[in-house]
Amino acid sequence: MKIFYSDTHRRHYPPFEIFDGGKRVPYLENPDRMDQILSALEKTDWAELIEPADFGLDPIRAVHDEDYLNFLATCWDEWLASDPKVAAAPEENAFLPATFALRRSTRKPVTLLGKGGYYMMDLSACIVAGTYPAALSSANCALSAAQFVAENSTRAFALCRPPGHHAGKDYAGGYCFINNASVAANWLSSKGKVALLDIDYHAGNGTQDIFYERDDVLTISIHGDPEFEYPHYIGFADETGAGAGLGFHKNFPLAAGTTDAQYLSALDESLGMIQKFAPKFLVLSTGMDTFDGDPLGSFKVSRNGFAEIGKRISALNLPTAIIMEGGYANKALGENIVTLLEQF
Ligand code: SP5
Ligand code: ZN
Repeated sequence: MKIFYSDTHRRHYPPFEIFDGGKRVPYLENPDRMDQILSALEKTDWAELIEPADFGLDPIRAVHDEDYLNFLATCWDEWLASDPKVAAAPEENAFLPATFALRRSTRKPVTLLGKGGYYMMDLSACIVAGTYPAALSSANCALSAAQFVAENSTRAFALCRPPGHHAGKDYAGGYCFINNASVAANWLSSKGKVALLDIDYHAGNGTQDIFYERDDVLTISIHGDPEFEYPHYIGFADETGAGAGLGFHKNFPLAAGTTDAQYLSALDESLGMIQKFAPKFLVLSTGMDTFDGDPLGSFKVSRNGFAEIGKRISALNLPTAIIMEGGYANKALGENIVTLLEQF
């Protein structure tokens, strides 16, 4: 299987993030995640690593707002220039806002801290010097996988970092800056109908927002119920699309403690919807934070569970771009991904 991967992600390694209650903790979405996956892939005889191609900004601009992308591109340099204390110790710093816009006005802010509060939904998508190049190369991995899948009618894995599914048209959040899976799905949508299935533990709010009014991309997310889980404000069962997109979005909010059997029953319902939609392509937002023991999750999906999940999705028999999202139980992450991919 072709694995699209670039080392550029290493340039994005913020020194901290802010947890609930303002607690400063080491950045959980770290390069070690990729190292664990790479070393597990190396032990297989089927993984073929390839550098992504550069698709330029056009396919990213087709999903994300221009001013938002400019904010991502210029944020760090502006932050560095704004404060001598940051410039004196850039490695110990990251850009985050402390005042949020709540989108109470359509007026776009001009100050950097204003833009931060406008374009960021939380305190976990920290921006450092290498964030923008890393996010671009992550999107290029997803696009490269999409192109390979379309041209060869097969499956491919985009080993993306940073992840993408929390990023909306004009906002970052949840470790995500550019919505890799959405950029890939939108690129594929010019060639035929696309289903985007999100199996990350967290609701794919960015993806939901991006395709909410579209009927050519069916989006489905299976996740921890926002009644108790991040992202708290979106991902509920009654959100099913709007306008032309009504009926083309589906959320499966599941309870804490969800077992393999309970998970697979939601998955089967998703797969039924996808079959009925009859897409030409499948994009799979692949988070492994549903794993029993993930530090951010509350589900109890087992390694055997991942094998069964992979087997059932693979049985759709669709050209599939598998896009890496979350998963923070680093020690188990490599084997978990390999277990899932082996089914394809
Ligand atoms: C891509 C992805 O999986 N992003 C996840 C972002 C989740 N951020 C919310 C962090 C909430 C931290 N709660 C701490 C609970 C520790 N047990
Ligand atoms: Zn997640």
